[in-house]
Amino acid sequence: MIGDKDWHEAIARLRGAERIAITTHRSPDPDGVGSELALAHALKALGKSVQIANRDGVPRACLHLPGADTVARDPEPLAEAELIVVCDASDLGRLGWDESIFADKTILNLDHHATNARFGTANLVDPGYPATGALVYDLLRRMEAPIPRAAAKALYAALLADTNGFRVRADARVHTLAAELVRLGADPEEAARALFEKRPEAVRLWSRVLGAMEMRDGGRSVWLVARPEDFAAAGADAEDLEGLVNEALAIAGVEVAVLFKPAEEGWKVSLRSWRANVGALAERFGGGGHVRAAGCLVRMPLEEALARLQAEVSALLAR
Ligand SMILES: [Mn+2]
Repeated sequence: MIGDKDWHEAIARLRGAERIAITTHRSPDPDGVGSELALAHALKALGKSVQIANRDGVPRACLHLPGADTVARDPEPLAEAELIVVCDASDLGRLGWDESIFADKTILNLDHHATNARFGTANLVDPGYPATGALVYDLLRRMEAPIPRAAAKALYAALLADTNGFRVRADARVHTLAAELVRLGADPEEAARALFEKRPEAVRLWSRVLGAMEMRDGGRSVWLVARPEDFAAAGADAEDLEGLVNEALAIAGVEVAVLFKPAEEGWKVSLRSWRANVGALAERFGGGGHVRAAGCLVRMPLEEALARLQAEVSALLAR
């Protein structure tokens, strides 16, 4: 829960700044980018100068959102801002910028990760929110800022993505917020299409990776490995893998889905579960995230990494 003092502090920081920059984590997702765009549209409507800068730009799933074409990939807007708003990132290292940029800066930290390091000058952090976008909506309401149609579309995209298409954490509050965003101009069909449609290259990659899936733990865990040669054969890139681990969790009987993809050093592992705490498991491997959606980077050969993770997941499912 966020206390009144924290809300007031955050609102005072936003009201008091004229030049505001907004950023999110590397490999940005619709929750991060939707939160940024919604804030930018609302704050601009209040007369602020606002610029978004993301180390990795904007993912394909967000290119249709109004303002996506204005997102910078260089750190200048951050260096020049009076206030930097960080969306959906548990620590400054996740942003991918040289951290010296943040020295002496006023930072507003908006996030819903339980592992958030509270690195901001002001922090609005509550893992009770299903998406950072839902937190941004409450913030804008509390500061009586306008929520233009462009902001509603951005927040709807954030909510749709972080609830995996209203499949997880989709309680009455989530559906009430979704309805409100539709009233404000969000288009559910457009949003669903943008989030779930895939390039042909992605479908070719998915078919290769799913074709080689391994079921373990009596069908309760599924293991996927996207090897460099899979990307090459499909003509696909890293972003084409977005959503695959969620689909793997939709296999009947599966409780935990795990996806390995190549990283600069070792393998990046994405974990999803219906119930089991894969966040705690990811933390033991130096990663983090949420209870049912988490990730980590393992610096070891694939076979060794698979064996260690598989032992952990088996122990988790045996409980
Ligand atoms: Mn999020």
